[in-house]
Amino acid sequence: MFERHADNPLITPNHVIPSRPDLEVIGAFNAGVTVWGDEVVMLLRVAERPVSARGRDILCPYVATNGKLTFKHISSDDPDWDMSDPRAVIHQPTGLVLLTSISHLRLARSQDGVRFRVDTMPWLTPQPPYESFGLEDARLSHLDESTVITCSAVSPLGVGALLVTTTDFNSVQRYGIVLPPPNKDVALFPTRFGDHYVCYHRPMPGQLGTLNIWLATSPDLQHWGNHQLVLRTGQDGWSKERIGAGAPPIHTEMGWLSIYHATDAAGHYCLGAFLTPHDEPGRIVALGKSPILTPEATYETSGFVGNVVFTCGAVVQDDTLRLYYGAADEKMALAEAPLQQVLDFLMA
Ligand code: MAN
Repeated sequence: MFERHADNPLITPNHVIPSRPDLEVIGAFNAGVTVWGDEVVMLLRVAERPVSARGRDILCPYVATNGKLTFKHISSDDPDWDMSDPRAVIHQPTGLVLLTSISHLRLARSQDGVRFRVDTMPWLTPQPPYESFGLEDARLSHLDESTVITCSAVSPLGVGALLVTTTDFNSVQRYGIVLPPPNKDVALFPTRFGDHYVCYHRPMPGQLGTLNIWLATSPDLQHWGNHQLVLRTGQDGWSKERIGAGAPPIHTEMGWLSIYHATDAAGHYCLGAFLTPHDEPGRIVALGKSPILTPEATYETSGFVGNVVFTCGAVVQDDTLRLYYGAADEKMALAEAPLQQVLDFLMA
């Protein structure tokens, strides 16, 4: 159904200038995407690490309480640290987790939705204490006169959902953490239902429970309640382990189209889709039995974390669904399908 764009990957770390000379960009991925005026606008997740971490040892970046970027040096032969995951290291005796890179949000713009100009400076940088390990995976929704952005705020306290707004993509208004850790994958509907806003979100239970998509409502975007389950991890292998909302829901003739990510037992990420009625965002009326996109291209199967396709934004232009997605936690790619085909697939 989906055709990968011939120019994929559209954006790679090489396209992005580091925010400081002592850092290197190792990922430009999982971007929130929207149409703004006559341009397609992206808020990229730009992951950076110290250039000096190219050696054997690991330098874990974090924003200290004084607001300064700081690095914790971990010797590669220290047996106390588990270094098997490229994303994070774990101190076995204490359970302390540190990330191997730190992400900020960076703006990129395009006239044709394919060739993007990436800003030279960050658009939103992490602040302590709730974002000291970085800002990740932005999702953009137009609401009233503003563009509302939700993203993951990562810190030693866990992953929570930060909400910010902008009216012009120049200035940013911060509203703080709207869903506390552990919660992420907040995708906001670009409309009100009666006098409430609605989002999907993904609580992360620890010892008990599974990783499912929930819904919440809010009168003001800041206070969220009325929590309810929308979709459980599937019995199907491809969505067995975890699911989470992807792109903010898209208004179509047949209802709201949602594209979400799902992982199998091996931790491979693919994308699924479902439909909800225009007035009932919590009731799924059509659920794709198989994924709409799985990691197949080399730039999806290999990279910083191989076998990952992960979306935070899709747009409809000229009846085509343009699905932007992070590939292998490293680059941005685009896959396109006629919107009608996607709807037919779900209704079948
Ligand atoms: C988590 C998040 C995503 C990332 C995937 C795959 O879900 O950190 O940002 O893309 O893992 O590593």
